[in-house]
Amino acid sequence: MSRHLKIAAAQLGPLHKADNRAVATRRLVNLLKEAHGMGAKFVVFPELAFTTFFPRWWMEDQAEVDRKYFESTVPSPETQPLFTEAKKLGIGFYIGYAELTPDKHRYNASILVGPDGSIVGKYRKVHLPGHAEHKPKAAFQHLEKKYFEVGDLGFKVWRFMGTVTGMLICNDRRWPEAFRVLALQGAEIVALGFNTPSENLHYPEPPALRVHHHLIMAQAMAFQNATWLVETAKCGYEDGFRMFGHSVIVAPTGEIAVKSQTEEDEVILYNCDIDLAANLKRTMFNFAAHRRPEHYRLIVERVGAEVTPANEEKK
Ligand code: CDT
Repeated sequence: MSRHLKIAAAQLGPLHKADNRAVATRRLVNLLKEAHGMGAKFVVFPELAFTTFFPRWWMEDQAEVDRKYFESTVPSPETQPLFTEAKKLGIGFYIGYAELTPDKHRYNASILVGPDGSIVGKYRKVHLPGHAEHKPKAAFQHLEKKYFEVGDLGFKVWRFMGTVTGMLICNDRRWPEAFRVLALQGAEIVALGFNTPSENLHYPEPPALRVHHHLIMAQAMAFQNATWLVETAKCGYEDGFRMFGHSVIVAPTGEIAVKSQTEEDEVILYNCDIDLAANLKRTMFNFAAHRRPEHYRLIVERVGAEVTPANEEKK
């Protein structure tokens, strides 16, 4: 008999600078209750879900940034209601937040919380997009390289609610290597929260094209790694800056099972057949039978592309 899990993506509309963690938590609890009403057992919330997407702002007072946007404990008194309600309802969840460690390291992090309220796993974002320096002429900033360190926990999976589940965060979804490392550890579900500006900071690009890339990446990553993929947005106009929605649950077939319709608080749900990919894993994507890592060495040895034509190699 196939294993099924009812998974929800609980998308958040905008959280403005003026919205504190208590406001965010109330909305998260409402989404959780709505997901529970739909039958959800596992709920995926967005990246940096307790605050506005603060890396869009250049801020110099780090103590104030820490106070307003970073969590030194999870849960904290303000965020506790989400954890209490989830435990009461017997729901497991993924949530992203800005982590401040006791020795003052800062990460863009996510946790996996079991239906019994225990924290099962933690991930710290590896692929930090954007820049570290102030761009005063830009309409907005993308300062993840200023506010966060590169995650130091690697890409891991956990036994979770009868499945094998891995976590990624936002920009990681653009890097096939991240998914493959999870798939090589048996990932059956990948949970990922995101905040993606509709406007490209670096060069002009139609917003529809950005959504197109988001969707084709999600479909390709799920299929090529034979895994369920749940991607949840924080979206809408946050303090005037738009981020797109299009939260999705993608099947291991590469098909979009369900997709959000708004750029507001919205829950989508799918009853995921966790064993759906069994045939795919035995055949086309039978890694043990078909992968050739001896030919993939450049993947780990080289970071940037270098033009190295075979006919110009030194003899
Ligand atoms: N949050 C996050 O990682 N957002 C990035 C924006 C990239 S443009 C600088 C993303 O990949 O969606």
